[in-house]
Amino acid sequence: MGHPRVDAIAQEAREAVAAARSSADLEQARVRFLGRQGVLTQLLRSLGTLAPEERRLVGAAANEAKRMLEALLEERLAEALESERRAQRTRARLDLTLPGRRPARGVLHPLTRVHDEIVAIFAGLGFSVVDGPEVETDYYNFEALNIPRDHPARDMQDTLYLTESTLLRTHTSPVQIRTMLAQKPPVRIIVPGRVFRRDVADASHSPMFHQVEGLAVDRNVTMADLKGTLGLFAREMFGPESRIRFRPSFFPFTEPSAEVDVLCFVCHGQGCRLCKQGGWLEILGSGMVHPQVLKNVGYDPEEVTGWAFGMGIERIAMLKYGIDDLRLFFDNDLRFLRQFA
Ligand code: 2NL
Repeated sequence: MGHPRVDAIAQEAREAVAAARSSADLEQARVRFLGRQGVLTQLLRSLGTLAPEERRLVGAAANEAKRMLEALLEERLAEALESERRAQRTRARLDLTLPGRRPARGVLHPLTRVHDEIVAIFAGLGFSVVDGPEVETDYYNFEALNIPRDHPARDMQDTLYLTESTLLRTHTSPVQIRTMLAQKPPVRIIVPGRVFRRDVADASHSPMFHQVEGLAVDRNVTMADLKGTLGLFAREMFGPESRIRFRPSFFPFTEPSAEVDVLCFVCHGQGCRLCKQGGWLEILGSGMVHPQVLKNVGYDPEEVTGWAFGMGIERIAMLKYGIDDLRLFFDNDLRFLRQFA
């Protein structure tokens, strides 16, 4: 067309543009031919060294080639940028019609369920939930509760001592002592928590288990109130047909004391495997707060009376769900836990 030297460069440039696969390739081609050090740019810059006739011919051809290449690059760059934007949009697209991935749902631990149920029943009766330290002193765990120095519970064999006078609480009663020391009657509290005994784990023993204790202190609180409250508890926990009975018992911190049984909810008293043919299931211990315990917290036993009870959460859960080995609660075997969905 114009000049053989320019035509060769123009042809090379068209091939470079044709071979370009992206906007970046096109930019590379532009720099190679039209950049400050580009082949065509250099040629135009060297026109002065040519003879006048040659300069005119090469100059016209080179300028023509430059315009052609600029137009071509502009067109191809627009195409390349558009297709690159399209690819980016496709990559980024979310398909909102895809079904969701169902999250795995856990279950509450059976002890949590029973704990929550017990707490809900007493909360419904106006009791407040209180907690306190698991590391206690000998005073709050034993002395204030009227448990004598030579009582077997205070033995190193039964209690996990940390020092001579500090220990892991063996019941949640010290929290009630602390509460009574801190506030005046009326007191109506429920105290759930972990308790500790020096035991080797087997089907019926564990060095750590859970307890809920209840305490009511006010003027004119009687054993009839205790029995009525525990009867209601049994009906809510074990069904509306439940009945309870009191059996005389002994605790150093209550007088009188009573062990409480619930009519077997499997055989309704006829005798079965669960109640070991007795017709009744022992669920808790209770009694009227010993006057000495009231005195120890600064209450006047002539002014106020109180009752208290204590139950093992594991024991209630074992009865309710027919579990025969305490260790199942602590192994965390999912085959066991998933049955409480
Ligand atoms: C049981 C028996 C019981 C109490 C706990 C208590 C607490 C205070 C004063 C008086 Cl501060 N009593 N607690 C009373 C009777 C029985 O627990 O067999 N628990 C598993």
